[in-house]
Amino acid sequence: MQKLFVFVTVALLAPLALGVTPRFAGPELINDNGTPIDVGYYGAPTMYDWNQDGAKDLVLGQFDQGKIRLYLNQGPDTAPAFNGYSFFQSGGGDIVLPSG
Ligand SMILES: [Ca+2]
Repeated sequence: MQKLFVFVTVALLAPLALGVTPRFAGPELINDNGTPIDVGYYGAPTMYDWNQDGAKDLVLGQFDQGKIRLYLNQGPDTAPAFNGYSFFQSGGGDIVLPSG
């Protein structure tokens, strides 16, 4: 917990120490083929170039069913575009993580 506090503090104060004014924008929905992506509650997103094509893909954990979605990015990182997803699998079946 202490490491998290230090990280958040440094992340928030670093721009001020560097003389940069942080700029924030409102939230933006991420679409999958024109439809907002919705995994219910407690979605856990991260961006990672899964297929190593130079564009970051969306890896999205979902609390419901405990599965992990992979959306391959069809666009550039500045304007990501997604068209469907697959679940992470192992041994021929979807990986399911316990919850609760
Ligand atoms: Ca990629």
